[in-house]
Order: sequence, then structure tokens, then C-alpha cells
Amino acid sequence: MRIDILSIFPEMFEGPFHHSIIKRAMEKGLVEIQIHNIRDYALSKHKNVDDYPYGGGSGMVMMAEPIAMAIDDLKSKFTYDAIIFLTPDGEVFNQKTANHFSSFKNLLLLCGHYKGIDERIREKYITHEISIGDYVLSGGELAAMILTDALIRLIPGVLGDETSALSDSFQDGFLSPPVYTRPSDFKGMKVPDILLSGNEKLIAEWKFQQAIERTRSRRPDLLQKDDI
Ligand code: 6GU
Repeated sequence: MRIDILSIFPEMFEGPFHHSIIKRAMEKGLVEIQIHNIRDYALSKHKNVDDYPYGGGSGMVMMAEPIAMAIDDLKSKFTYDAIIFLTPDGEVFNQKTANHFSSFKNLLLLCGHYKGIDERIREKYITHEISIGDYVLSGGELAAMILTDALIRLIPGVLGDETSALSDSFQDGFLSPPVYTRPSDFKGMKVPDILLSGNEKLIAEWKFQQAIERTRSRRPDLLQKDDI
């Protein structure tokens, strides 16, 4: 998979993509991530990427030209399966969307800022508009990182068997059961006997029951929905 990200704060991506699973996936050649600075495509001498909104109102709007130049440049080199705009008024991201996007080969992510981007960019280029939840972030960068992380861990070969994505919370529609490691007695709090029993069938049943109970008590909405 190749992921290109357009942002006016490319430095923000330096931390999260250089550790742990994403770093390993890049080293293994399973994913290539390139961050591009929208400002590099600005037309004016001062490299402006935002301007006042027509019709007035608060906040600035990201200008169409620099974004269009950046997208056109990338589209001349790569064919994208999706051009995704990260925006609080987009469709709310979930595991189903993550599974869907993880099968794509080339993705282009556009991070918004200020009061939004010129609507004509959305009309002309954007294929998907995604929000990561019902709250407002300062920009789309953190959302792009979250989306990227959620997709990369689903690419075959990224996770070892021991951390299979198939056992994730949400992947089967249930939250994950509780987990324990040594010691078996922590300040008088014991690991459930069944996990020490060695009986694989009973352990599997226990985990399944725990997953259902956790989902019922914490996220009953997941049991109703059919969108995983
Ligand atoms: Cl994608 N962007 C911003 N700015 N805020 C958000 C969001 C995205 N998703 C939830 N809140």
C-alpha cells in the first residue's frame, strides 16, 4: 500500500510513523508513506495557503489552487483508489471503513485546517470525506494518523500471528475479553482459574462469554448494529 498525505504541518507526522508497527511495516516494504507540504505548491511569493471566506464569517479558508496543484502533481504520478478528506463533517470512521480502505493500493489523504477548504476542491477531487468522531480537532493531521494506523495494521504481514488483527476489539463486532500475564497473584488479585487450566476449549468459551458480557455492559449499541 502507498499512502500520500497532504498537509500544511508535515512535521507533525514525524513521531507516530517512526515507531512500532508502522515503522516495521515501512521497513518490511509493506507500506510506503509520503508526506507532502501543501505550502510547497503555493503560488504567491509569501506562500499563502489560506484566505478570507467569501461572504464573510470567522476563520480562514484553505485556498483551492495550492491543494489542486498538489493533487494534480500526485495524480500525474500515481493512480489513487481513494482521495480522502479528513473533516469533522465527514462520515464517521469505524472498523468497517478501515477494513474497506485497507484493501486499496494507493491512497491520498488531505488534511484540512482553519474553517475548512474551498468547497470546489471537495467537489472536484475528493472521493471520501472522513471524520474520526463527534468532536473538533485543530486539524486533520491527527485524524490522518489515526486512519493510517488503523489501515496499516490490517495489511497482511504487518502483524505477526501473536498479535493478529482478527482478535482485535470490533473486528468480530465484540469488544475484547480481559487479558492477564504473570504474576498469577498480584497483591491478592488472582488470574481467573480457567486461564490457568490448560483446557483450550473451556478457555475459548470463557473468552467468548467475557467478550459478549463486556460488549453488552459497555457498548450495547455494537450488538444492535450490523455494520462491522
Ligand atoms: Cl477528520 N478533522 C478535524 N479537524 N476534527 C475532527 C476530525 C477531523 N474528526 C473528528 N474531529
